Amino acid sequence: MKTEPGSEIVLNDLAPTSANFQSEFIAGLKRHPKSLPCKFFYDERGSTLFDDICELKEYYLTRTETKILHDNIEEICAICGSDCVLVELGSGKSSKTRLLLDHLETPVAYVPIDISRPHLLRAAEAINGDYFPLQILPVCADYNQPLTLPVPARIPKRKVIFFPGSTIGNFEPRQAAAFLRRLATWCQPGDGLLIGVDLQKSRNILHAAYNDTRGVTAAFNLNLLRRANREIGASFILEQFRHRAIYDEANGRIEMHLVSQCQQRVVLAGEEIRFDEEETITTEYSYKYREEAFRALASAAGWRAQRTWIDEHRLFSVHYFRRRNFVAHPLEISRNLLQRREKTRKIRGSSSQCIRQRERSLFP
Ligand code: AVI
Repeated sequence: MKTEPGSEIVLNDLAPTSANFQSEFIAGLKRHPKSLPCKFFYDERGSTLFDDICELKEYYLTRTETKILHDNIEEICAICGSDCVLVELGSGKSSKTRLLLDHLETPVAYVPIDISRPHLLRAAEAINGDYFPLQILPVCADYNQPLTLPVPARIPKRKVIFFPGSTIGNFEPRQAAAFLRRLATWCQPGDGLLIGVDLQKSRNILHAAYNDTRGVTAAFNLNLLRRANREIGASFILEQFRHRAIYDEANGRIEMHLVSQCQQRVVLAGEEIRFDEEETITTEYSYKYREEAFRALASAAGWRAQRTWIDEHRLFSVHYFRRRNFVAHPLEISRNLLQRREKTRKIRGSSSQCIRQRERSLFP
């Protein structure tokens, strides 16, 4: 891999295919009630619309998190320590990363992971130009799927996973715990997780943030249907659906929906999907946490809380966790078990080939 400014960046391309998109999209519309995974928002247009959302005056999340990072950058980078590899999930434009890269002591490499290839490449190239000789190892992938992280040329002292923007709020709490546990399995004890989490607050602030007056969030939501028309030849008439975002206080989450304006049928990939008037497709949950509830969730998933930073209006939180010595992940338990068995077999002098085969099938 070349890392000279302006040189070509080698992409680790594990992007989902349009066949994945088609099958998951159709499966979601056959569910009762209908729902689609929010990762499908981020095609090129969707990623650009999301960048626009981040600039909206009503969408306090991005600027509040950026301010927290900015105001506490020395302390944050001191906790991350020198010579780390910075792995960013959902890196987008990588704008918050620049704050970190400007202050981290001799970082070894930056590994941005994003599902939108053009966005990822543009950001990786810009950072490559500005932070030479930092090694940039972009991965285009759905980070919910198994993936192997690229290995930097220089050995880092630790890995720090950066997961900003409160994207963890887009998982249901049980999935969030499973995902945090999975991140822990990417790490060694002592590695770090720097994560942005939106906080519970008044319904009015939340409602405004997801129902902006310029209609950018509505366009972002409706872009899912536009994408299905373009990529899999679906026949959605966009004007016959409207955006709805409501705060469900009991569950502490914003729910985004697309609401059918009339009774209608849509054809996609030879399948016909019927909609009643006012029937909805759930397109996203955005959970808002209490500070201590999030720490407890992460703690149960293998992370020890080190420090939390919160803005003066208590809108948003940024946490730094350290990976515990032991993470009770089911796969990890199987791996330990297999390793122990392998050792025993070696001692007995017998072949351990079948264990390795099984391990390969568990951890391809
Ligand atoms: C990416 N994610 C954290 C955003 C959120 O606030 O849940 C996505 C978004 N949806 C509507 N506006 C922004």
